[in-house]
Formats: sequence, C-alpha cells, structure tokens
Amino acid sequence: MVSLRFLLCFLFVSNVYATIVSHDGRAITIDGHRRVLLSGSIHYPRSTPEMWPDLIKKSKEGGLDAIETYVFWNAHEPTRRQYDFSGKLDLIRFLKTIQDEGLYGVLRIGPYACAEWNYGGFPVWLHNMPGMVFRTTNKAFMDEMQNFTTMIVDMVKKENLFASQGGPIILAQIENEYGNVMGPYGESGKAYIKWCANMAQSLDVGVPWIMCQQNDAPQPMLNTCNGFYCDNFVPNNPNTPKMWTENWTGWFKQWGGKNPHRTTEDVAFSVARFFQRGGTFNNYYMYHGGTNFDRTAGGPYITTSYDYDAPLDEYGNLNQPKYGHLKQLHDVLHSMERTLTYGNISTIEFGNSASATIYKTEEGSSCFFGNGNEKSDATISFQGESYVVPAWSVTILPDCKNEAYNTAKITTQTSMMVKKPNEAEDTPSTLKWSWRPENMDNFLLKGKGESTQTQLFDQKVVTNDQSDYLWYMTTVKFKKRDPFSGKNMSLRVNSTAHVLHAFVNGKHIGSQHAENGKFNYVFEKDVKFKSGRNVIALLSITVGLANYGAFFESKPAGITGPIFITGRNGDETIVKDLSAHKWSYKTGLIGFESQLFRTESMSKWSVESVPFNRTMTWYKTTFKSPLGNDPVVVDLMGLGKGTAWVNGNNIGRYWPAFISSENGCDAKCNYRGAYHAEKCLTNCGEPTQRWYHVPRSFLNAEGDNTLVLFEEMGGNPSLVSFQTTRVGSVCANVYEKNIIELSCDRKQISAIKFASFGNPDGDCGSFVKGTCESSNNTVDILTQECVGKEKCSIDVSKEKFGAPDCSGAARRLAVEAIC
Ligand SMILES: *[C@@H]1O[C@H](CO)[C@@H](O)[C@H](O)[C@H]1NC(C)=O
Ligand SMILES: *[C@@H]1O[C@H](CO)[C@@H](O)[C@H](O)[C@H]1NC(C)=O
Ligand SMILES: *[C@@H]1O[C@H](CO)[C@@H](O)[C@H](O)[C@H]1NC(C)=O
Ligand SMILES: *[C@@H]1O[C@H](CO)[C@@H](O)[C@H](O)[C@H]1NC(C)=O
Ligand SMILES: *[C@@H]1O[C@H](CO)[C@@H](O)[C@H](O)[C@H]1NC(C)=O
Ligand SMILES: *[C@@H]1O[C@H](CO)[C@@H](O)[C@H](O)[C@H]1NC(C)=O
Ligand SMILES: CC(=O)N[C@H]1CO[C@H](CO)[C@@H](O)[C@@H]1O
Repeated sequence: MVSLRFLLCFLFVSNVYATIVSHDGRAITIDGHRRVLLSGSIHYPRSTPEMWPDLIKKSKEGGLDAIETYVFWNAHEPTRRQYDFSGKLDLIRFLKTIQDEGLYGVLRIGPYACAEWNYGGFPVWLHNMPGMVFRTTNKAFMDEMQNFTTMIVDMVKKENLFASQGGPIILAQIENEYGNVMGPYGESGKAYIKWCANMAQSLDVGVPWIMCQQNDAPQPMLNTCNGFYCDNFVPNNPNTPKMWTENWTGWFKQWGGKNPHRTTEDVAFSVARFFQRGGTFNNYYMYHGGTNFDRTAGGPYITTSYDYDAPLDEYGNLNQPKYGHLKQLHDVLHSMERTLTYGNISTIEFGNSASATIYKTEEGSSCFFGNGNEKSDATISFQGESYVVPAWSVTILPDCKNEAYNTAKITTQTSMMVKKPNEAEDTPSTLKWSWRPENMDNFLLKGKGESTQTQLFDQKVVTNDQSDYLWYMTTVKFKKRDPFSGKNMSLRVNSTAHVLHAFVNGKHIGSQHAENGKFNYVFEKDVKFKSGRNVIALLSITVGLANYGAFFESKPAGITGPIFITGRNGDETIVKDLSAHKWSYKTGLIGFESQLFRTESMSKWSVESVPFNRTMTWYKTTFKSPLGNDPVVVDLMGLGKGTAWVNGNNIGRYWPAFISSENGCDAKCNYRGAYHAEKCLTNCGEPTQRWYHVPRSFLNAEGDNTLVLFEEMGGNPSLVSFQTTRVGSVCANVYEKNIIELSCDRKQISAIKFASFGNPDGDCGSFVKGTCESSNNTVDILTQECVGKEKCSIDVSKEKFGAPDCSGAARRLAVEAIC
C-alpha cells in the first residue's frame, strides 16, 4: 500500500534523482531495498557551522548512515513572524553539509523538541497568546504549529532536500514523545494526534513521517521507540518496521548534578540486542551533544555543556572507546544488511537469559548470541561448536561460525583527554582585568521599573523570555510611631524563581535557588525596616525554562508568591501580605541593554582595585588565541554564577560555584545490568561545570580577543584561564589474537608509559603488572613500533610478545602511551 502511494507520487515528480523512501514491516526501504540504518543526533545550534563538516565527517567514519536533528522553533522565531536562520541556526546549510558528506538526514520538525532545550523549543510569545494551551486541540496552538511546520517544510522543499526531490532527508517527524504525556489531555489528546498526522500528511513531503513514543500513531505514521533499551519494542502495525529513534548514549547534566556516564559496553549491548530482536533502524541520542550556548539550555537547571557522554565529545573529539567500539559494531551490522533485512528469523532460548537468533537467507546465515544475565557468562553450543558469551553481552557471528564482535570485548583504545595551558600567553593565568558595577540605582533605591501591577506575575508573562532577569519591586511604609518601625522583621518569599537575589533599601540580604530536583522553595531572611519608605527589590532569574511533561508550558517561573513580612512586638505578631501590593516590574539588566559584552562597547571600565566577591559585577579582559587547532575552553574556576561572552558571542551561563553533592559517585562502574541516570556518576563534590567551550570560530587567531563576564553572585576572576583540550594519553587492554590501533589523533605518540603482556591489572592511567608477564621487553617492542608516529597498529600475539604461562588464563596486553 504505502510503497504504491509513494511510487504514484513519484510518477508526477519529474526529478530523475529522486530517491524512493518507503518501508515494510521489516525495514525502511530506499529505492526498493530494505536497509539497516544507523543514525546519530547532532543538533545544529549546539555547535557552529565551522564545526559541522568535521562532526559529520567523523559521524560517517564512525559508520553512521544518517544524521538526525530537531528543529528549534523558539530559536528560529524569537518574535512572532520574525525569523532567524543565521549562523548556528542555518538549518539549510546544516542539511546541505549532511548531503555533501553523502549521509541521509532525519528531520524531526516537532515542532516540540524537548531535548533539554529552553521551553522544549516553544517560543514564549506562543504561551502568551490569548486562550493558548499547547499540544492539544486548541485552535490558536494548532494554527501556529501548522504555520511553523509548513514554513519549515516549504524551506526544505525549496532547496530540494527531501529524498523525494533528490535530497538527503529520508524521514520526517511530527510531534515528539507525545504518547508519554497524552493521558492528562484525555480525548482532546487523541484528536490532536490524529490532527497532527493529517496535517503532516497534507504537507506531502514524499518521505515517511515518524511519531516517536506514540503507540496509537495513526497510519501511515510510523511509531518508533525511545529509551535506554528498545529490544522489546513492538510497533503498532505489522507494516511498521522496528525503529529506535532515541537511544540514549549517555545522559544530560543539571546544575548541582554529577557527570553521567553510560558505559561503552552497555550502549553496544543495547544496540546489538535491538538488532538481534529484529530492529533495523537505530538513532543515537546524542552522537554529538555539544553546547547549550547563550540561553538555550532548558530545564530548569540544565548545564551549558550538553556533552551527553556521546561518541563525539562536547568539542567534537572522539570519545574513545565509545566511538571506536560502536564503529566496529556498525561495520559488522552493515556487513549483514541483507540477512538482517531479508532473512528468515528463528530464535533458540537456552534459559538463564541466553539466546541465539539466526537470520537465514538462501545465500547464508548470520547469528547473534545474546546473554542478558547480569552475573554469569553463558556457554552456547551451536552447530557443534561452543561459544562463551560474557554476562550482559551479545556476540555477533556474520557467518554463524566465527565471532566477529562481542559487545563486552573492547579492542578500541581509551583516550584520556587533558587540558593544556594557553601557550600563546607569555605568562598564562595573569590576565589583566577591568570591571564595572551593574547599574541598579533605579531599582534598589527607587524601586522604579517599566510597568506596575497590583499582582505577582509569572516571569514568562512579563519578560516574554527576552531575558533571564526580572526585577519585582515594591515599597513598604512604616510610620514613625508604628510599633514595628526599626524592629526586626522577616521577609518571606514563596518562590519559583530559579535563582533569587533579594535587596532591601539597596542592601543585598540574601540569595537562594531550589535544591536539586525541586522547583520551588521559601526564602526567609531577617530584615530591619526603617521608618518611612522601604524598597524591597527582588531579582528573579531563570536558568532555562521547563521542557518536559503534560502542560509543562504552564509550570511557573519567577516569583509567584505569596510574599509576607512578619514581625513581633511583645505578644503582638504582625503579618503583612505583600502579594497584592503595587509591584513594579523591570525586565533585563542595564548592562545587557547597553551591550557591555560587545567588543565595540564604549562604556567606561575601571582597572583600579578590581573587586572580588562582589555581586552584580562586570569583568573584562583580553587574551591571545591559543595556537594550533585543538578545541579551546575557558576555565571559570573561582567565579560564582553569570554569563560569559567571547568577542561578543554568548558562550552560555556559567555557575562553577554550584558544587555537586559529595555522595553517589561510583568508584568502579559496572556495565552489567540495566543502565539508569543514577548509575556510573563522577565529579562528586566538584563544580558542576568548570570549563566552557569557546569554539575556534569565535576567536581571532591573530591579535586580541575579549572575554566579558557578568557575575551575579560574587567571584574571583583572577583564576580564570584559557586552555586547549586534547588527547593526553591513550590506553588499550586487549586479549591475544586481536589487533589494536593506538592513535594520538593527529599528534605523535611520544612515549610508552606502561606495557605488559600477561595478566596486568588496573585501568588506563593506573595499570600495574599482574602475576604473569612476558619476559620480552614489551615496552621496547611498542616503543619501536609506535613512538614518533601518529598511529600504530599492533598485532597482539604470542609470536610478537612471547608466551608467558598465566595458568591457562587468556593473556592480555595492557599499554599506556603518552601523546
Ligand atoms: C503564517 O502566518 C502568516 C500570518 O501571520 C501568513 O502570512 C503566512 O503565510 C503563514 N505561513 C504559512 C506557511 O502558512
Ligand atoms: C524462509 O521462510 C519461507 C516461508 O516459510 C520459506 O518459503 C523459505 O524457503 C525460507 N527461506 C530460507 C532461506 O530458509
Ligand atoms: C534582631 O536581629 C539581630 C540580628 O539578626 C539580632 O542580633 C537581635 O537579637 C534581634 N533582636 C530581637 C529583639 O530579636
Ligand atoms: C508556596 O506556594 C505553593 C504553591 O504555589 C503552595 O503549595 C505552598 O503551600 C506555599 N508555601 C508557603 C509556605 O506558603
Ligand atoms: C570570597 O568569599 C569566600 C566565601 O565567603 C571567601 O572564602 C574568600 O576568601 C573570599 N575571597 C576573596 C578574594 O575575598
Ligand atoms: C618475544 O618472545 C618470543 C618467544 O619467547 C620470541 O620468539 C620473539 O622473538 C620475542 N620478540 C622480541 C621482539 O623480542
Ligand atoms: C521519556 C523520556 O524520558 N524522554 C527523554 C528522552 O531523552 C531526551 C533527551 O535526553 C529527553 O528530551 C526526553 O525527555
């Protein structure tokens, strides 16, 4: 049916280069052939156009067929009907870069993205339209959603980027994970999803549409799975192939949280198991996570880094061994494309979570041996041979005889990244600073804003999200003979401000933010009011708007109250509710309005007595760009919280003062057993994020560069330094009869720090000799083969390294090389 529909469609499109994308119950078909498709998510605004070609090239070399991205509505339409597709937002250029590299594209228009992106990708002006409810049968919403979706489709069609036009895009997505939140929308939710399907179909893109996490996706929408594991997923129609659109390669990070890691072995296991159980399309979420520049982080409290522990790290470096181990898996899966997509499938269960799946065609067979047991290895007897499948792993045998790959046996090097000081500065870390205070006189002492209301408003309503900052100001008067005048009182604010700074009569009385995982709190501080007029100025700061959940658009932000002042005079208690007082509002800060962050800014800065620990302070310095091509980071250790700019480019919010809790990190991470976001954490007791990415394209290679910081809480800029990040050393720990490649990523291997063939112990960086070891000088052999080269390939064999007797146990080579 479907193929016929698309076929008919093409008879009328006179593009000879058109690619026909369709599907049947087994796989996506391209020009009539069923395909094994491996895809990876890269969100274009989370890197720069200058980085795109390298990221996409590395994705291709990593064995991917396709790149997937969301489209970010609020970035493209910041003000209603005013669009921005420049720089990092140049969607068409990104899609053409994918095309130039010869990869396919998967375009998830949504336009709801989630993605830990500010407000899930919805513009805040949309929320502020009358009668608006998101993601349901609300006319105002549907009109706007259709308008934006249509515009994106038209733009992409105009450039002939759909496969049906000879372009790279093979799949498009409407809505996103709606099935997860649909319940609360009731019947309207069901009607809405039908409307989405019809609307998408009417756009006639000539490629299939997908709906992820949507069990009731109306035909011909393809419903797909998102999750850490999708092997048990069954599509809702026999004609829909088993597709995994979000396979989480790691996890995101929140301010105050730790660094999440998902092991290479477990990611590989989840993918191999998905293909063992009939899957044919897999997308890694994320393949490159990147950076939440500017105010794009969602949340609240999502960090500026969106590294995601993805195969390509935040800066675009290979995250080894994850990148290489998955590349080998992709190569093996591609080599089996025909049997996987056309073979007859049979499965043998051996009990104890061990199973074999055989894909059989006339030409030959391919096998998967799976072991889902968390503790014990399995011995599988198959066609007269016996195979050991380690716990929580899958072995792949493209010919059903020889093991080509096992998810738990890593033969790819581990790369240890290091940060190097900026050699272009004569004396690194002695940057010369100038400063100026944020001008707050009108607010702190006069309480004078732009508008006045006798009510506390949600921050989104007032600011339209044009800024993180909103002043809420009011005055309280005490008569001279008022019994509370001059007495201790307390100010109590029931707050959903992501961060709150409170001032009374110009004096900072305290700051607060929600504890990890919670969104509201009560701020309470003692204050002494004077007789006469007192100004209460509350600065509410957003740190990314909510991006997930039913009706998430109405989750409060800012100071929604109530606000009280309370005091005691002997037995008498007074409680004044200020919530319905006259509140004066002011969006944004003066320094942002006068663009102090711009290099051309003419404002006066002082080099005298640069203050430390001063709230609401601007700092500025100049620096030389680090030499070479290695990615650049700025170490903001010593600072509190604020925003940083390099040459006027906003590199994101910083908050190194937010220390993650001491507990919950695993000294040793076990890949066996189901992964969850609390597993394999590191960085306990350290700043949540200390280093911030400065893309090379933001820098002048010659001459001076400017760094501007706006510090809210108080910090010490004297520790700030620019650094580069690169491979410091590489390690391998592999069994005999494997070939291991060591590579310093275009740098020379300078020395072999450790090498032992036998049963060495420990991990990269801390290897030690075991109880048995070859008497050959392993270090010398490796020095000869590797030192002075960018990469070397080593055959781990007894012919080369000798044959120590390890009491019958398999021998391994452990090596650490310095780059
Ligand atoms: C979107 O709405 C505007 C009016 O606000 C209209 O001019 C424009 O044609 C619409 N675009 C699409 C693609 O429907
Ligand atoms: C696959 O199954 C079909 C239907 O049972 C059968 O006709 C065909 O011969 C099988 N092919 C192979 C290679 O076993
Ligand atoms: C008023 O507050 C100050 C400082 O918090 C405290 O030292 C003092 O004891 C308080 N006085 C009364 C009467 O509570
Ligand atoms: C704060 O407000 C929330 C709702 O906005 C309410 O549930 C809570 O009880 C309030 N807390 C206090 C201490 O007033
Ligand atoms: C800044 O404040 C912190 C904590 O209050 C203090 O430990 C530190 O010494 C202060 N630094 C400077 C340079 O004043
Ligand atoms: C390593 O040892 C084996 C066996 O002991 C020997 O044949 C081989 O030549 C040695 N290789 C080197 C490079 O010394
Ligand atoms: C259901 C669920 O948790 N979905 C999440 C999948 O991962 C993406 C990216 O991390 C999130 O945006 C979704 O919320």
